[in-house]
Parts: sequence; structure tokens; C-alpha cells
Amino acid sequence: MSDTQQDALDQLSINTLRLLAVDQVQKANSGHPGAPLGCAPIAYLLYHKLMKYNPVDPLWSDRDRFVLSNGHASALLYGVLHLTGYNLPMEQLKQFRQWGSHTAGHPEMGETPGVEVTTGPLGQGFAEAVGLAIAEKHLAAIYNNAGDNHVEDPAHASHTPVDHYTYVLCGDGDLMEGISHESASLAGTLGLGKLIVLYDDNLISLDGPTELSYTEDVTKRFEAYDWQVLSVADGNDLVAIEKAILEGKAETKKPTLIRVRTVIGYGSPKAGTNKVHGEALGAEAVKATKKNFGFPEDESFYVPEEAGKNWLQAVEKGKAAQAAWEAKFAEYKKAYPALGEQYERAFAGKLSDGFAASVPTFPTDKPVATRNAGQVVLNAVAKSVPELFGGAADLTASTKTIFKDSPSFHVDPAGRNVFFGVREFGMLAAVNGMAAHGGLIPFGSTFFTFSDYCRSAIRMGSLQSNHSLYIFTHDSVGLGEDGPTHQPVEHLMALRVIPQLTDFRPADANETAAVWKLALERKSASFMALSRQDLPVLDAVKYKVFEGVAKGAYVLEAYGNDIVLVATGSEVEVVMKAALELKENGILATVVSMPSFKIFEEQSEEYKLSIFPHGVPKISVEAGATMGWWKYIGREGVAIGIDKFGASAPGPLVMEKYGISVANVVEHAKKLVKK
Ligand SMILES: Cc1ncc(C[n+]2csc(CCOP(=O)(O)OP(=O)(O)O)c2C)c(N)n1
Repeated sequence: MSDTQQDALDQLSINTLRLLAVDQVQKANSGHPGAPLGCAPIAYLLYHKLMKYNPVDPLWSDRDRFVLSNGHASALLYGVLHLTGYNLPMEQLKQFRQWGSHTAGHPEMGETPGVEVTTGPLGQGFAEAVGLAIAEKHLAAIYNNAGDNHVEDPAHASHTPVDHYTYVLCGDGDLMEGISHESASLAGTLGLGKLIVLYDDNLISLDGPTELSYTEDVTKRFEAYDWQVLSVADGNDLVAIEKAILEGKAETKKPTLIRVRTVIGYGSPKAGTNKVHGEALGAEAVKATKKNFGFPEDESFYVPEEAGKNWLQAVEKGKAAQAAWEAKFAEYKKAYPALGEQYERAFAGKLSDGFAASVPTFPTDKPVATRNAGQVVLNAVAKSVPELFGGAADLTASTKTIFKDSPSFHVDPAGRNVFFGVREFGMLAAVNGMAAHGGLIPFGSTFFTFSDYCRSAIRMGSLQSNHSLYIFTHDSVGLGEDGPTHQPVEHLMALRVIPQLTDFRPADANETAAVWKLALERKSASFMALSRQDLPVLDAVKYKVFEGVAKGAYVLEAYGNDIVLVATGSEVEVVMKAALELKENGILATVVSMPSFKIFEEQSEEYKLSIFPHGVPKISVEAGATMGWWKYIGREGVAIGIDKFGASAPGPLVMEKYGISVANVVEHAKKLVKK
């Protein structure tokens, strides 16, 4: 094919993609045509020429990852996935944004083959991509040449099952968002050389020209983060874009930002204005756009035969690439059978056989803070769960989430400890990206009160069903002197309302071990709220703690049916003591520990009734917002909790003053039972 013919075919293919996006938005009368029209050449280059992936097996572990951080441009991605042969038939493009389709308003992981992470909340795709690139770098250090990058034996030197790039397409909105600042800074610090971000630098956002609200020098900004920054003056210049991407690949020590100057709504009558950002073009403008590109004006969802064939080369190319990788992986497994097995197991999301036996139990002789118990569990399972990987947002000394025998990932990429810095939101979005990558079970930790800072990432991890673990310590006013800014109050309930998120608030060290076990087994997003202060340890055998925790709520003591006292976390100690005192007063209580609302809700009706029987008065005790307890204790029940901000004073005193005390529980119980 001559150069001219190739150019013509490239343009036809790109314009086909552009108009597929235009038609999706027009048919749905909803969506964003502007960015797809401007960015189609970038998408074409990546998916047609540069990226390694197999449309027939979208989950092939060593594929390049692509993240559409400007998720509002979803019609672009759906067009690409359709044209390159993913299982996304044209019918799906015609059902863009409709009930039950696989072409949701914004790309959703697990809903559409080829969508790596869910995007739409601007900035988060970028941050998740940082997680994808961290995962790649860590796994490459673990697996490639069995962790030895200086193998003498040339026969073994090319055993590199982990070797892929993370590409991002993002817009102005992504880079305006605070999270992009956190994540870009982290990516630069960590030297994520295989992260390549293409920035749709079109000078327009929703409200109008970006000069309204966004005027910093983005090049200088990213250079300051220690990124390589490249610029392409014309977003239709395939040669220049390709050259920049190749330069990005050649730079192995720094992430790369490529500023591509595009025209929003390119080729449409509204090009270059915010009018084309987020609404259908309208019938007349659609026709004019098609005419402009030399396409039939009255045909919709039209794929010229040559363009279709050209795009579909991706299938054969992808199959061949995967087959070559599989052949090499077979060799890898021969050279390193244990690592080969671990790779396959971890990517399949299976835990090792020895995992359950490595979960510790704790003796009852001395009290333990559940954050400390968490540290013991983390290190006890470290060997049997090598895929466990993560760290804290500069609170490692407090949250205790550190692998004692592993270096920092920053210093040695095989290290399992990530120091995320004070970047809570960026941390948990990256954790979601790592989970989406596969091969890892990632976690991030901070103080519980700062879960607010990362709430949107927790929501996204839950929506995507990422196997992400969010570990929060200092889980109540019991943390003491740091005062109300640091004392979580509404956080437990505020997180329990997030769909698909598992809540955990263990009462002691043994419940913490049981919670960790479940969090590893459940394969979906979960958080655990752990105490700063020491708590007495429940006898794991006597109280059947592991079986009980696995049901979400369970009976610890059954003195009788006069009253049910239910509590979570550190307040379980309070109700245990209150029950004893009540017993001395002739009131026989049942004590329930409820470490997880979510898991309790999954139990049978019969089981639920056995824990919260009708007609028995109930008191809940939790050092947090009471909203949400009434479902279990009923309108007649008493919810002892904290519906105001905390106070700066020693933890036990704050608890006492706020009524989280044995005396208060006993008093309420006496009144309730008398009634
Ligand atoms: C966190 C968040 N805030 C707001 C929005 C709504 N929104 C979607 S696109 C957009 C403007 C983005 O501008 P830009 O990235 O320049 O996209 P372009 O106009 O080039 O398509 C806004 C505000 C969002 N999706 N996410």
C-alpha cells in the first residue's frame, strides 16, 4: 500500500470511529460527542497500531491497559471496542446509555468487555491508572526472571511475563481535579516509567474556554513532578502523536504526559466550542459533520468495508500476541514452577491452600488494640498471601499496616510496602487500580476520619467490585486527645450506606483476625475500622469467634431473653460488662457482637430473627451516629451512640461523658425491661 493509500485508509478509519460516536450520542440524544471527535486519532493510533491486547480475550493478564479518564467520552471507547472486535456488537452502540445495555453513560468495569476501570468522576481514572502502573511495576519485579533482573544465564534472561504499558486519555477536567495533583506527584516520585498519559489539551471544558478557571502551565507542573512532558501541536498529526508515544515508551524511569492540542468537536459545525462538549449535535449538524468527512449523510452507524477490515486486524494481531506470550509463559513455568503457579493463582483471584491456616488467633491474657492485631495478622498471612500489597497515607506508624520483612516499593519495586504520602484519595483510587489490574490484593490505610477524603474512591471501588481493602484505624472518639477533627462519628454509618461495600468493625484481636480472613476471601471492596486503644481479647474457641464473624452478627453471651444488647468494636466490651452487672440485678441479657452489617444482611431471615427476636427489648451501643440502628433494635429500642461531634480529651473520658459506659447501658436496660 502506498503512503497516500495508507493515509486515506487511516483517515477513513478514524472518521468511521468519529461518526460512530456522533451517531451513538445522537440516537440516545444524550452524551458527549466533542471529545470523541477530537480524540479519535489518538484512539486509532493506540488501538490500531501501538497497544498490545487481544479483543477475543480481554482479560489476558499481560495486555496493555487503557484508561479513558475523561469517561464522558465513552462513545469513543465503545466505538473502538466494537471496531476492534471485542464482544460489543453494533446493537450495543445503538443502545448507548439505555436500560440493560453494555454501553453505559460512562464506561463501567465488568459491564463492557475491554473497559479496564470505571471512569466518569473526573480525575479518578487518572489516579486508578497510577495504580495500574504501580501494579505492573511491582509484579514485574516479582515475576520477571524470578525477580532477578541481572540473570547471567541468557536462557533465563527473557522470562518476563509482566511487561505492559498503562495508557491514559484524559482531559482538562481530569487535570483540574485535585486528585490528579496527588496522583501525578506520586507517579513521578515512584518513577512509573510505563505510564503514558495523553492529554486532550483542547482548551475547552464544560462551561467554556479553560482560561475561565485553569491557567497554570501544565508542562511546568508535570515537569516539577518529574514527568517527561511532550507536546503535539496538531491532534490530527498521526506521525507526531506516534513519535511522542514512542518517546514515552523509551523513557523508562519517568511517567510521560503528552499534551495533544486537539479541537473539541472536530469536523462538526460546533467545533472548538463548549456547545459540542456534552449534548447531541442535532440532526442537521450530524449531517453536516458526515458531509464534512465525506460520509453518506443519511446513513447512521455506518462502517465502510475497508475501514471495518482495517480496524479488525486487531483480532489476529491480538491472538498472535497472546499466543506468543503464552508460549513464553509455558517456558517460564518450567523455569520457575512455583512462581508460575503463584502468578496463575493470583490472577485467577484464588487464595493459596495454606492461607486459612496462616490466619492467627490471639490469647486472652492481655488486651490488644485492633490496629495492632491487624498488624500481626497482616504479617502472619504475608507469606501465604504474597499478592497482598499496599501501605498507608503517611500514617504507617499509626495504622500499623506494614510488612516487617519487606522493603519499600519506592526503593525496591519488589517491596510490598507502598508509602503513598499524605494523599488519601489518590491512595485509594490507586488501590482500586491495582485491584483492577489483577494479580494483587491491594490495601490502603489512614485514620478513619479521613475516609471522607477518599470517599469517592471507596464508592468507585465498591461500584467496580474491586477486591480493594480499605483499612481505617482510630475508629472512634476513643482515640482521645486529637479531638473532634480526628474523631470519626458519622463515618461508620456513612460508609455502611455505600452499596456493595462490606463494613467491618471488629471487637477485639480475634474478631480482627476473622475479619481479615473474610476480607481476603470475599473478593469485593471492604473497609475495616480498627481501634487505637487496647481492647480485651475474646476467647476465640469459647465464643466461636470465626464462625460468628462470618455471619455478621452473633451471640457472645446468652444469659437470658430479657433484653438484647448489641454492639460493635470497642463497645462490645461495654455491653459484655453491662450484661454481667444486669445479671447481678436479675436482668438476663443476650449479648450480640455485630462486626458487619453487610454480612449480617446476607444471612437467612431465620438467623436474623434468632439474633434480633421479636418482642425482646434491645439496646445498641456504638460510638458513632445512631442512624441505622433502628432497623435492628426497633422503634422501642434504645440506640446509645454519638450524634454530635467529639471532644478533645482523653479517650476514656470522652466515652464516659458521651454515655458510652457500662452505667449508662445498665440504666437504660433497667428502664426498658421495666416497661
Ligand atoms: C468529579 C467530576 N466533576 C464534574 C463532572 C462533570 N463533567 C463532566 S465532563 C466535564 C468537563 C470536562 O472538561 P474537559 O475535560 O475539558 O472535557 P472536554 O470538554 O474536552 O470534553 C465536567 C465538569 C464529572 N464528570 N466529574
